[in-house]
Amino acid sequence: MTLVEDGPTTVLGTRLLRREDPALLTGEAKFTNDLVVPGALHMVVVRSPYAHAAIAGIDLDSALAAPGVVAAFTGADLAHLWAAPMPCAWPVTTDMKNPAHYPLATGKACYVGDGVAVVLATSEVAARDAAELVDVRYEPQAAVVDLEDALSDRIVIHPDLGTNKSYQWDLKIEGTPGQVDQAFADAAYKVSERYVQQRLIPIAMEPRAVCAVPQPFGGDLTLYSTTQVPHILKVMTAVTLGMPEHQLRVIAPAVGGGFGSKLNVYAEELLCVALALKLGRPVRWNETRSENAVATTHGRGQIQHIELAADADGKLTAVRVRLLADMGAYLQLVAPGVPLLGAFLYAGVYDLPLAYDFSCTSVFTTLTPTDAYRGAGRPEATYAIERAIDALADTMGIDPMELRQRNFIRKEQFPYTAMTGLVYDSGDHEAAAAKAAELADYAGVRRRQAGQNVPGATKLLGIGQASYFEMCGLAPSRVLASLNYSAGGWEAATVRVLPTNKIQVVTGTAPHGQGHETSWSMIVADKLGVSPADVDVLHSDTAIAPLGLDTYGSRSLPVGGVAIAMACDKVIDKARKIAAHQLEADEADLEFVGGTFSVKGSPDKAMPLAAIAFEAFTAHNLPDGLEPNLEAHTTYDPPNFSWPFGTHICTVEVDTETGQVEVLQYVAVDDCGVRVNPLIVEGQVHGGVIQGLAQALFEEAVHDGDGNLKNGSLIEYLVPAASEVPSLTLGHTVTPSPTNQLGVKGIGEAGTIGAAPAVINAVVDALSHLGVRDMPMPASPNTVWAAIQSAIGPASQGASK
Ligand code: MCN
Repeated sequence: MTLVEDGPTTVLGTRLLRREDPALLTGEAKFTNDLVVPGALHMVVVRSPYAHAAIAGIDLDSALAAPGVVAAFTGADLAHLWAAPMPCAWPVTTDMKNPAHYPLATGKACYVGDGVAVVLATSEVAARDAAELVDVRYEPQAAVVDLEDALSDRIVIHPDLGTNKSYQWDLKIEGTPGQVDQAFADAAYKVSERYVQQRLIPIAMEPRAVCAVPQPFGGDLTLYSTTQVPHILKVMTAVTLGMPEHQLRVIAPAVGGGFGSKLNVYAEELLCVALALKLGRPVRWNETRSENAVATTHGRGQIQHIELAADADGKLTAVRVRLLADMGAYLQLVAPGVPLLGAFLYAGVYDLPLAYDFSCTSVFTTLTPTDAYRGAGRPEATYAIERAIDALADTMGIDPMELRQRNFIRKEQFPYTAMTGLVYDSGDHEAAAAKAAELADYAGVRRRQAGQNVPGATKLLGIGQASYFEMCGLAPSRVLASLNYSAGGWEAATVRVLPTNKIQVVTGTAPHGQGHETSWSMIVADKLGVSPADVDVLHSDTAIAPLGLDTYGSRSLPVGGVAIAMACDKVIDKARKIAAHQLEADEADLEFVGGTFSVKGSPDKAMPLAAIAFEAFTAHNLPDGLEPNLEAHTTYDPPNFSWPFGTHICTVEVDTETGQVEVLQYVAVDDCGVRVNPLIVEGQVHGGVIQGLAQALFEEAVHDGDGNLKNGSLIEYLVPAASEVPSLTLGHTVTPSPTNQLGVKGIGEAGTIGAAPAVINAVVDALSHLGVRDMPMPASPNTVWAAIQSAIGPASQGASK
């Protein structure tokens, strides 16, 4: 064990270096595309270059005649292989419109990148060359790119549905009928804001890759995929292909990030499995980076209308939200539920009475399907409320931090039953905000700002805050059921003490960058009194870890990690029975400290876990009726979500002549309850903040009016490099969750949630004295410059007020 700073005496809470990293840094880790599979055919998908086009015919002859080509198919050729359309597991309303979606399009293509045919060859190069020879006759139709245009049904994308509207989902909560309207009628202050959550491309470092390997006898098949959800993928593949689930094994080898984009069941996974079974040969597919930009789901894509009503003191009295959400061309696995995950958070961290009105309408466009992307609904909600709070403060003429203080849910109100009925487990927003304000020197920046943002100044200082609550640790199953989610929210764990006192942990979580092997070994080490190095963590292979619901929604620690702790407790209970039997003591008289049972008051009468493990293995002298071996299994379905929270404060300098935004300082104070490994937590916050900051300043999937993606490569799509982002100042508070034995809450998405509103609030703050009230994302130099020009008016072009 390597500790890099003084820490507590237990393993839990120490900055243990990630055991995953040496293999990743040296190239030893094997990703799906690294697998050597003799005899594999390489599949290439022929994709529509049109956003909306009828497919008049497909000629495969030239492709079939090309060197190395073994087979080629159209959607019609393969139609008989699908037992069901591609899955959407979140039918949020009973009348939700869901167009039949198959791995290859048949009648028409509905987005640039929609697969229309496949070519299989003995090498990837041969397959790519031959795919160029597939002659598809398209009859282009007008694209639908704009959400409000889609809603108008001017052009209906799926004629059998008769509309582009997929669903409308409402959440209206009022103490008395008409309370929301009344609150707005009575309000001393109101704001009504419109924000756009631009489409984002998730850009995991490893694009997708799939390899399906059939067994020559018996019909079994192993599917390797770079997925976050091997267990969900297994169930859904079996359902979609109508194949016996027990004959399918899914393995996620090393996975190079996902950020939600690998929380899906993709056409290419189903195609590889179906074609491997059909052809009796391994079939593999490897996504190129530019293919990834159109064929892998996008994130965000919402237009938000938010209205706040407040009394004369600025206390919120009602919140009304209208969302328009872009589903893209089809409904992917959990896409319809993404806006719902935010629906409960549009009142943010504030004490709102029963006066809340939320409605979401989702529409189809002729663009790449959207789905979960880091935070999934919760960053969008937090952005809207935190931007609107700043707008309200501006209207009232008070400091936004002061307005937040007046509205925070107070520490003593926890556990807090929100107007939505959900219970926030624990929190202390005032403490997090105070700590962030101190680290950011909020008062000092305000003083500097008064001296700097004077008439004629071209470098303007701004400071912005965002305080957030996150609903994560996706579970409990019953609550997910009430939202019509098709799966549960439990997680499974097995803890096995081997005869030599080395430990095997089998987890249903599927890490793809989060360091679960390190974290889970620490939980076990802490519980069982062993070294983390003696704990092996097995995951992401459905033959080895048959039960699980995988990794997304920052659920792995508060659900999966807690399940491991509970399985350890069961192991200790069993070990206690063996120790009591062998020490001829009463179980109640034994204490378990540092991996050894001893009789209270008689420390000489002791038995270490190592000895018990061997006794459990030989089974020579166990209590009557006790099964041999020392292992336990738990399936844990938590009683509540976990509710991490925090305050982020960003300080920027805006150049009014170039529109350039420079982030001078970024402070993130996050509270994820008890921290298993602060080093990993900080890494998660770093990654999350930079992703949110990138939405605020750099990233956007830009489409032209014909639905073509204009920036589908990393030259044009601005994922920031380390040199383009500030170093972060991190702080934390620790408010344990009372709903699980470790006191933990998730952290995987929190950074992303706080960052975008903190950055944009800072940019608007810098420019507010010029009359700038809002700033579209990304706040690129062009956008910022244009906003300044439009605020100061043509008469003052080039000068600040
Ligand atoms: N942790 C901790 N103490 C806490 C909370 C978390 O030590 N109180 C540690 C956990 O033990 C775990 C890690 O932090 O090692 C993240 O835990 P958790 O918050 O439970 O999140 P998940 O493991 O479920 O990860 C999912 C989350 C999501 S939803 C996205 S999106 C995301 C993210 O994680 N995608 C990522 N982080 C990512 N990190 C990388 N490198 N790549 C991605 O694709």
